[in-house]
Amino acid sequence: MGYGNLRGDGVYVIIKPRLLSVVFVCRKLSVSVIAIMSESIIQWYPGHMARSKRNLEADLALVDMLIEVVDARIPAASRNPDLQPYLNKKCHLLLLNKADLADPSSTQRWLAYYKRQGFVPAAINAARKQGVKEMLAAVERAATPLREKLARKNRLQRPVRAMVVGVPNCGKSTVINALSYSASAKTGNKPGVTRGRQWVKTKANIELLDTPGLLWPRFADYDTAYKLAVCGCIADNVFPVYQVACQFAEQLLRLAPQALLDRYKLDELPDCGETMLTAVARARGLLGVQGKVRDEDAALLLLQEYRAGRLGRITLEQPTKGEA
Ligand SMILES: Nc1nc2c(ncn2[C@@H]2O[C@H](COP(=O)(O)OP(=O)(O)O)[C@@H](O)[C@H]2O)c(=O)[nH]1
Ligand SMILES: [Mg+2]
Repeated sequence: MGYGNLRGDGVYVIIKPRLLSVVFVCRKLSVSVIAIMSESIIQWYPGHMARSKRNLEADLALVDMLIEVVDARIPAASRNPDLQPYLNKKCHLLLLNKADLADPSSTQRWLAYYKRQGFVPAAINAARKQGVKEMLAAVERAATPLREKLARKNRLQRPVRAMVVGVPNCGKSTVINALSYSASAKTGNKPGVTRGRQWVKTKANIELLDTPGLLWPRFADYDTAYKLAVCGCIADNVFPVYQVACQFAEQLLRLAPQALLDRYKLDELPDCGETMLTAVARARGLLGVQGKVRDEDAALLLLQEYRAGRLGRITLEQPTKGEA
């Protein structure tokens, strides 16, 4: 592991040669840190992005319909604009998955927003198979134009062929399982566990490619990268966990102060993200030698608890003002 020290900013850059990841140990977010962070994540991706793009393009040629899965807590940040050119050519269904972890009224706003944009959206909890009926109905709605086209051409009705696409960890495999008769797709809570491919019959009148199409997360800006990191769509070893958790703690202090007070049994709210992480460390006994608080461990713990829904149902972004 190599170390570089950008003393001017008080920023320490630790480079792990194999992963090309950069970890920052810094006290405050600064523009340069943000720039370097986005760059470090982007640097890490090209190989994977190129491979998944090639696989995706080959698979896209086989299907009539795209079932795009996004994380209901970040329904915009977890979309990938690279998919846009294909959306006009295929039937398209937009699934807001993990709706059990998102704020219900925000999810309603997002559904309305996407409907107004001409999409066929549905909110589901694929892990609990909740919303499957709505999902099947939405699949049918999304497939209708193609069925009508086939009927007009007097072509033999054949099953509509679909594939599930989405960024890592949004629940693609779980959605495939929820649509299929038996558990066929592997699921995991780490980005990128899925390999191999075949067609599966589904409860909907469609055939599904059992391998989901991996859309690489798009870091259009720091804010998008930040949200994807918080929700677990980027592996924890490729972004500065402490720094992201600090910002997240700050956001939670605004979005869900009561949840923080209750979950970590605090008497009063800390005044910033850093002190919030210290409070989490103390609440959970994350203490090192000589009682020193282990802020880095608290950072990971806070993110993990949010991802698992332990802090309640919190959506991290809302539709753009005026359009919502
Ligand atoms: N709470 C919740 N967890 C989910 C849901 N769908 C998937 N998960 C979990 O999210 C993690 C990633 O799911 P997976 O299907 O492997 O994602 P993929 O990488 O997109 O294929 C797993 O731990 C799933 O159990 C959901 O609707 N709600
Ligand atoms: Mg998967």
